[in-house]
Amino acid sequence: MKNLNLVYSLAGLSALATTASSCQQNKSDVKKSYNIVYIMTDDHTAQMMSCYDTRYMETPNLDRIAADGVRFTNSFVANSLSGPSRACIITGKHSCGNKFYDNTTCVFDGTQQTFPKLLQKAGYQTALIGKWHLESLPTGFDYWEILPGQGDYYNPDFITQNNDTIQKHGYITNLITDDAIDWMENKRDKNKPFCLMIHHKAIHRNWMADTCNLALYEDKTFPLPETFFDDYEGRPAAVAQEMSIVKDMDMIYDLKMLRPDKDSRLKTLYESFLGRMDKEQRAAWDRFYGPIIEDFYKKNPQGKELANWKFQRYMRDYMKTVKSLDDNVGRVLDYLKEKGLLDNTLVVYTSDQGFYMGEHGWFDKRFMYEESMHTPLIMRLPKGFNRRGDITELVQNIDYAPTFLELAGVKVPEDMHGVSLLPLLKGEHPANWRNALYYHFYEYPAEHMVKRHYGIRTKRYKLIHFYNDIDEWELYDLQKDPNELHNLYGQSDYDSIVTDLKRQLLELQEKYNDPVRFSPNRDKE
Ligand code: SGN
Ligand code: CA
Repeated sequence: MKNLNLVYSLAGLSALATTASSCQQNKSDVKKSYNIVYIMTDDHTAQMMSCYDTRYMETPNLDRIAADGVRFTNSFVANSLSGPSRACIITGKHSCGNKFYDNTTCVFDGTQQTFPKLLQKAGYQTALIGKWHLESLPTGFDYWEILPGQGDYYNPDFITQNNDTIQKHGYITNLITDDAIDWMENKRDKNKPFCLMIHHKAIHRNWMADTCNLALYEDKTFPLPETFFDDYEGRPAAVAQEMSIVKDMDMIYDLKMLRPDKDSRLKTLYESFLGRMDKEQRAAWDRFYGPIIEDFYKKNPQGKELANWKFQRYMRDYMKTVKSLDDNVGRVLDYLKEKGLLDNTLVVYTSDQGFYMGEHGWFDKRFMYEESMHTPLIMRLPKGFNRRGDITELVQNIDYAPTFLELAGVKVPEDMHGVSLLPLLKGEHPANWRNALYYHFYEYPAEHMVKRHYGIRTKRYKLIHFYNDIDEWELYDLQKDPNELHNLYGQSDYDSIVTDLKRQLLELQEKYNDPVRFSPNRDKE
């Protein structure tokens, strides 16, 4: 609700800025250039894409992108949360550079440099459709239509460029795709290159599937992840979180077990989501969930049986939501193919971060631990870029802006923190490619109670410092302990590794000019 109000109250003010920044410069000097179709989902994690992980579900259309192009196996975010990720992506800077630190207190300063603005200046048409989540209205786009805040799955509202709020009938993932295809087909100037950002609401909590997909995956059961009953020994920040499937997942809101005589913390919110449905949608919903609700309360599972029941329902709902997404990515690929645009277009698919599918017993993200810091990144390359298969270099979401700019022939501004991925897409293996990534998460105290932390990740090690109301370091050897269960910090065998990682961490904090830095001297005391 907070998001909604803020977007509305800023709407009038920002409309002026939007008009001003939409004025295109240097329109005439555009050569034949590459288009960019940048599809991003919310909370879609690589475990739930068959091109990354075959354990759970099939995503044939996403797999088409990877099979025809490249798959980044070491792709990470800089701050594992929606708004901050989006700000990192459009500015090419870490949160300390773009000043959008968290979802709850920040409003994006839309006057700052972003890659869509720079593309516009170079004569590109830019469009953004779907989730935006940066609180101020978009700048740097010739066309946009965004969701207020997180948006809704059913019959959602959109804020249009005229600063109207309109409601559309249907399921969110289909509607965003309809609008994107409509823009490419009917609204853009076909003589100009374009950059289209299709930013989905799905797969965000509370994972509400389209009615046509409700019956899917019900015959599947999945083994609990091996770390599901993690006891968090040696990791006090992990103990303090509130994102456990067992403890924190809401029976009604997350798991849809609505019954008039039952109550839960988020029941009212769930009812408000159901209240958006029309009669037919609601009837299909109740037809599907009715028998499951009846069976659940009759059997009244407890303990480990209940934990397993919750996990299975979570997985199935999430997968159904992914199914719509995968189908709609297929629609975009088919459109581009049919119109002969594929040869000249870079198609990017990614998410705003990763997500826990029961690893450590969790849902949500935020932590610098692997499932959350890692984000899927696959690309279908335009003609002339011959790289195929896996790219294993360490890359981060601050790199997308420089990549798009270099592809468009625009000079990458020196103050961007990210680096262009174009050499990798051309098949080069630059000897001086980065060997460490910086991460910083700020949203605390807040929902899910993940404490503030920063850290460094190399290909082999991860060093994390949790700070603010805690002062704890963690070190993981990702080669020996990929599940990050054994905090090695403080073990004398690793002293020299810690010293070296701390030196590199401080170098990165200085390079990115992060005002929150650890003090090496104090730490030696
Ligand atoms: C909402 C969700 C949280 C989620 C945040 C941030 N709660 O607040 O579970 O972590 O969004 O997600 S809910 O009760 O509203 O569903 S983000 O991807 O937008 O950063
Ligand atoms: Ca997200």
